[in-house]
Amino acid sequence: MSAAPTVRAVIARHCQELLADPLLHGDPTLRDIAAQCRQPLRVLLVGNVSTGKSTLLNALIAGPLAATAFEETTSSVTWYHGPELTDPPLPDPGHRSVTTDFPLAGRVMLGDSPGLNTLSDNPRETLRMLGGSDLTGAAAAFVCVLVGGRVDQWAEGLEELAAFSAGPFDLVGNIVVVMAKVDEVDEAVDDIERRVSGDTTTTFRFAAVNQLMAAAARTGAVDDRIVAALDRLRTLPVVHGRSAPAWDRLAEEVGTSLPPGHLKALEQVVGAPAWLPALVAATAGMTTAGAVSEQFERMSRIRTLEAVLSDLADDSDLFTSTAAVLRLRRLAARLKPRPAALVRARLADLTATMHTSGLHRRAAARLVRHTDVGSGLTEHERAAAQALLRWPDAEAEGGAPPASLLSPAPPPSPDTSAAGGDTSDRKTAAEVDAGAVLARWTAYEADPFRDSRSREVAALVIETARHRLRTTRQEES
Ligand SMILES: Nc1nc2c(ncn2[C@@H]2O[C@H](COP(=O)(O)OP(=O)(O)OP(=O)(O)O)[C@@H](O)[C@H]2O)c(=O)[nH]1
Ligand SMILES: [Mg+2]
Repeated sequence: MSAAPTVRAVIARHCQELLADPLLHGDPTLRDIAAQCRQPLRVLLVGNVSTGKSTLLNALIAGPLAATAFEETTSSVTWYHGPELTDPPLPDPGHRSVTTDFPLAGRVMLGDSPGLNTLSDNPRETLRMLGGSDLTGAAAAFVCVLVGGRVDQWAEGLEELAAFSAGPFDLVGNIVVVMAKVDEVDEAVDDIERRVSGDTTTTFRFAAVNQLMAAAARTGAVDDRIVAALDRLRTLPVVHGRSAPAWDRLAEEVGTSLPPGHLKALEQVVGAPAWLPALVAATAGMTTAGAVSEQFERMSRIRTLEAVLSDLADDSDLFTSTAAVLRLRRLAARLKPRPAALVRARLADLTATMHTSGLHRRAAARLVRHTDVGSGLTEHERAAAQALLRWPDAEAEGGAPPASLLSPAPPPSPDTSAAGGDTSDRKTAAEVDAGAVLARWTAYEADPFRDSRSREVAALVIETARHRLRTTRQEES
């Protein structure tokens, strides 16, 4: 059985055919939509100046390739991608690309962007990639880097961004909110995560990350000086107190017992001293830079964020196709009547393709997994619905279900438990009792107090379960 094309491959073909028409020949937006549909998921890091976007990027690409500094630094958009792409077409001639291998290479392209809250010209580049501009949708997913431990002051901007990327389906998860510089927030990171997750109303994903420690661990900055400094600090009673002492105080206590520069090197990779007592305790007995570096990486929670991004990449077809269709709609609205009519005719075809392809079921599966849709049902019942919603597409495409669905659930640990519901019971459709799903979700839908989104998803689950039961009966007879 040959695999059915992904929806984004269908969109790319439509764009290519449109580009062959003299009325649309060479249109840069169409060219980029076609390119985007053939590339890994484009994820853009956005946020204010100096929130640590480039530092986070370096952590994600495991190399010190993006310049970072205390003052405003990044002035243009740069895309980082794996070696499987050579010279990929980019959304805009002003963008750059860098080839490098990294854990998520091949699954996502990561874009670093200029910070937003500055009077310089730099933010223009970023704003074009956000709402209401010619490049809106050229990134199908966003990592919004915030600092200060709160999201409320950004709520409006995030809702706006969500509105600009909302497709025909109630999409969840293409906006990831990262609380950065958590070392500077006077609150335990678990508490930040709990509070902020409770504060956000829309379907954002959320992770709190110490990107400074993550970048240090992955760029070789955790060296023997760091091991020696931690060893020395471990002997100081002041480090074992309730609150962390300031770096100045530590420098006084250490005096000349450490070679010059060692404590400064530690400060540069740890940031505010708040996490120092925990770090000192966690690295007790570790004698090599490799072991300490591994501990930095664990504490930084970068893997939580990577789990979220990997989960997005599993649904790359959903996110990229949604962004591409929205771009085509906006393009049609900008064009003169005759070329616009050509684009609109293709859009009609594509909307039908999106519905028949099962993308709406994938979107529904995400809602069950990441929101309160299905609340009151057991984890097992929700997992069964997700498997049913996803599996038919995988069968139709002749491929396996997404990796995140089949891989064994990660053991509960501080690194993964915060990923936002990724610990659900994973199943394959073959293991699912479609009759039981039908009964439970029918009862769920019948509750008069359900909101419309839950009801819509329940209706899809029920329809899919019925379909599954019919198919199984046909196979058996
Ligand atoms: N304390 C602390 N400092 C950090 C952290 N991450 C980054 N920094 C520092 O914050 C400063 C800004 O970091 P960048 O990564 O350059 O920030 P950016 O958001 O890319 O800034 P622009 O490119 O100017 O928009 C640098 O001095 C970093 O070392 C963190 O987790 N904790
Ligand atoms: Mg930067």
